[in-house]
Amino acid sequence: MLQHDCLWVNANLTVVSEPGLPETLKNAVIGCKDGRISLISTMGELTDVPEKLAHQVQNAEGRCITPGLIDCHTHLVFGGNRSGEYEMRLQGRSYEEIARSGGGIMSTVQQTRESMEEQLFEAAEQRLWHLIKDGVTTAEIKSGYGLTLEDEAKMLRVIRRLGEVSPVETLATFLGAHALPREFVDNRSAYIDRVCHDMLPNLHEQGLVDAVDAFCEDIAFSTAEVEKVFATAAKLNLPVKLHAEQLSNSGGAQLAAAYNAMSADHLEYLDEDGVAAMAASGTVAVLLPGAFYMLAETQKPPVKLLRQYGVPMALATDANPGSSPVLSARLMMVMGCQAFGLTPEEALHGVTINAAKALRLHHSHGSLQLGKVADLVVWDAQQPAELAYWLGGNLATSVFKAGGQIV
Ligand code: DI6
Ligand code: FE
Repeated sequence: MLQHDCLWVNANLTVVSEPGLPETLKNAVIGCKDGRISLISTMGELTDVPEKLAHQVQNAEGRCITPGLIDCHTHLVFGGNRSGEYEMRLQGRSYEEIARSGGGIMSTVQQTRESMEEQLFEAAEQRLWHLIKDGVTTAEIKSGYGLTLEDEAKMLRVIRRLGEVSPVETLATFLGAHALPREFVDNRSAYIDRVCHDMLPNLHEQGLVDAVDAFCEDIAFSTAEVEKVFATAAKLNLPVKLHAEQLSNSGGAQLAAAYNAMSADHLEYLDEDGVAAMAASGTVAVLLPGAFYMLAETQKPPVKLLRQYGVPMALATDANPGSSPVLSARLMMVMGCQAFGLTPEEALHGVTINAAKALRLHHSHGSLQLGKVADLVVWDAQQPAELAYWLGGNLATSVFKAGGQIV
């Protein structure tokens, strides 16, 4: 019996570790057995020739190996796209203006409602593969373009099916409080009641919901409205997260913290009180440089304060048809550094261990440690900093999920 299923030898291993511990191991070996990491060592420490230790040996030839990337905030399932609105924005109209005149999220809601489940699945699967080929092995995906029980269920079933059919894990987040459907323009509270008393309990009962999200913003829902959704989630024992302080400061981060949210996301307009509240509750700050860039935002999230208070920072694509048509998690590392001032190491932690924390998967995912799931990427790069440096290009030479090659 050989000890390991597979060994990757001659790797520049970026294990991703806690501050103070070594981040990378040169001339290193990583092994897996039954889908879990079973060995981490240097070449010199190997007890025998690699071929005597594992069924399969892969030579990384000095390339970087990192944990598989985790995209902890996406809206990958939707009908149509909004490139037409993008052209309008290029001509000077704002995202809020377009939303208020009936476009924006509501136009995707319309197209999603009109799409067959199969169509939604095929389009989302294609987009998911763009992420996978670029190193993603776990993705969170939100509903929120259906806004009726039936259409939200349709989206969530697609998300579940993506997890079953594709080689990566998907987590499903219910985002019923994403936008106010037209049918409810004169009765906001009736829609929130619908979300709390009909949609969420029902979808949860069907096993379609892993977490609950909302969009807290002037053009979406107030903190009082979001609080009702969070209170319902708490009763059902579902963890929450929030789109907060993206276009203005409305105190969403404090509300999220009060409900022990897994994460608060966007955060361009986050203030120090919000940072302190997140630090106290252990809420991860998910930064979304794609939306920042595509909306030509100039207000940056308070990275220095987040650092100072020790709030873990994650990075994600926010892949969606409106504010962030982004199909590469690695590109978010580049933009996290260039636009928000992260270090390359922070950027890597942002798409690995801190993204795992944002999904509460950090005990099993997000770093290369013995016993963790063997999700890893072999990169066409010698140094991990290169991942936050090359703007474009496909650097993922091969991608492994639970030890099995998927790219
Ligand atoms: N914030 C976002 O960035 C996405 N949703 C949200 O609440 C945008 C969704 C869209 O424009 O379609
Ligand atoms: Fe989003």
